[in-house]
Amino acid sequence: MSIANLGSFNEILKSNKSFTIASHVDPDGDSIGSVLSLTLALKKMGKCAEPVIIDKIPEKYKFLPGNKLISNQFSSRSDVLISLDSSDINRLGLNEDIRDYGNIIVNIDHHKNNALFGDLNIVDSSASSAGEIVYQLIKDKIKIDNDIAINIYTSIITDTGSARYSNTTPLCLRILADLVDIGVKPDYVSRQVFEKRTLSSIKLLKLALDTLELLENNKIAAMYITQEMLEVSKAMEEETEGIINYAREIDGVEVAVLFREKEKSVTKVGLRSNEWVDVSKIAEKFNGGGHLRAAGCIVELPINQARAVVLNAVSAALADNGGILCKE
Ligand SMILES: [Mn+2]
Repeated sequence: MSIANLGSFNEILKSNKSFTIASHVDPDGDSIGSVLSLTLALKKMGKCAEPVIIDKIPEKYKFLPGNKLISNQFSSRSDVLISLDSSDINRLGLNEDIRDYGNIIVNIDHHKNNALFGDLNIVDSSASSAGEIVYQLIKDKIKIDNDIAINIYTSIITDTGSARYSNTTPLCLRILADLVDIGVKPDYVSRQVFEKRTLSSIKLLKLALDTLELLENNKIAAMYITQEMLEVSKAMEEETEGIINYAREIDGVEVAVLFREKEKSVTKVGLRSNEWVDVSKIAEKFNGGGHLRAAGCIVELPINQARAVVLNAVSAALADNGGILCKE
């Protein structure tokens, strides 16, 4: 249970007063949960802490304690800017230089392709989530209260699919147990995060399932979502989350791909794998990244062209691996 660079982190904490806690655009449970847990912990330590996510917070995460504190733009320069769950600076959605907003940059992440852009980098690709790293950083400094615990719990269960994915470790299960000891109600959090579906999201799911196609002997399952489908279903973009799992869960499928039309010539691509394909390597070919079993990229092409080039790369990855199990 040791964190590299804990000493330097403690030194930075001790000698600075104001902190900006930031995470990536297109926020998910881990980015929001890790930002809020660290923000609340720093406040408990008597620091000024401002959480920033330059994007809309999805409705379903608005139950998280402290979410109203999050601002959607950077304001003043802090002593320290802490980036969470973001493999590179661009993921923060900043147009300006990151140095405009922090004298010291601390980069806390669990993506294995992290660009190590911080003055201090606390990057552990074996961690289930950024929230898990936050837990280890703060556990000996403050008494973790229920509000902080719910945020870390949400980080871990969203990034591990409720402790089902291959990034579920004994450590993250122990942390979940600690958080339940503190007072987190697993059924309450699960209901907020996984079981509250809007009618519009079900309508969107129906449209997306209609686009399902299977390739390479049913080893690849692909779906797409166009802007028109969002309009017809009246779904919001955030409601596309989780749809890719319907493709991934088909028996025999190794790689699932979901294409989302962001603009006429910008396509967002989500990639998931089940057993042996490293989808982060496929995403990296298109300047994206992620993890072994979950990755993504943005392709500056209309959705049909994006489908063609990415599916080619997925087929090539399947052929490359040749079915040899790639160990984690
Ligand atoms: Mn994460």
